[in-house]
Amino acid sequence: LNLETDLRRALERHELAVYYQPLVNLANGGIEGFEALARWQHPERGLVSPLEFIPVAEDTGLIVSIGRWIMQEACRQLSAWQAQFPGLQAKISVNVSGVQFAQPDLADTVLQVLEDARLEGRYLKLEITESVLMHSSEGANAALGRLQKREVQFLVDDFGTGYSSLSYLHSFPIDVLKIDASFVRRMAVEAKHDEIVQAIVALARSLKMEVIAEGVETLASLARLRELKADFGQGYVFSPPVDAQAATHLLASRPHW
Ligand code: G
Ligand code: G
Ligand code: MN
Ligand code: NA
Repeated sequence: LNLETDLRRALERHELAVYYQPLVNLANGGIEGFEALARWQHPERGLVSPLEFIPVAEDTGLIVSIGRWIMQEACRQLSAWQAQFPGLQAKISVNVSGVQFAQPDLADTVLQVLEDARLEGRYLKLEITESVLMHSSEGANAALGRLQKREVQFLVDDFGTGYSSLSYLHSFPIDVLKIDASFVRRMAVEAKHDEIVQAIVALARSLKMEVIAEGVETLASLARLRELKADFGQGYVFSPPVDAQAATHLLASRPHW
């Protein structure tokens, strides 16, 4: 019963997979992109949640190789979709953990992944949580600057759940705020949460950033987010995270939500 030992072997044993959850453009209902989400099919335990294994991967430093593999896999997949669906403008979002963010070769790694996948930087978004951004160094800021020159975009994940400091918003080249699911899920039942979502949309507007609502589970919250003119939505009302094959079918069927 040792996750760490098993996780060390998971990559070489091909037990890790990337799932894809669509991000939907709320103005036209089309697929704006996908978030890449790691899945681990453990030979005895079955599916292990990233909530369980990502912290182990961070504590052991395994997240560096695992995170790089996930980014590679996701970028290669989007590149394959671009070949299969000419003119495809969908982007891929990849989560970057605190340990990865603190690696001095972060920018080199990302640029190498893009080159290997033959993917332009403008198709890649990196999701970084608020707390990681707030505790980051000058070095990380320089890395983001290098990536920004290649049009890689940066997204604040779980926005609204960190501390109340917003100073990182002007220290980093942030393009998108992703409103945490906890606000979105409760906006229909608690006026306060609706107001928080409104305020975040307004903040994004005035900072010239885009805004994504995650955890969109009901048609009522979808309708409300459209009213508030949030740019993008993500959640079970559209689709859960699905494997690459199912995501390919989604793209082929050109859904319109
Ligand atoms: O997909 P799911 O909702 O089960 O993910 C649970 C948590 O694990 C989320 O907070 C998500 O950000 C995180 N997570 C999923 N995949 C990755 C990944 O590839 N890298 C990192 N750092 N976190 C991930
Ligand atoms: O990276 P982040 O912490 O944002 O991870 C997103 C997580 O949210 C993933 O684990 C994904 O499976 C999960 N998720 C996606 N859509 C929904 C939803 O509509 N409701 C809930 N509760 N979770 C969702
Ligand atoms: Mn995320
Ligand atoms: Na999130």
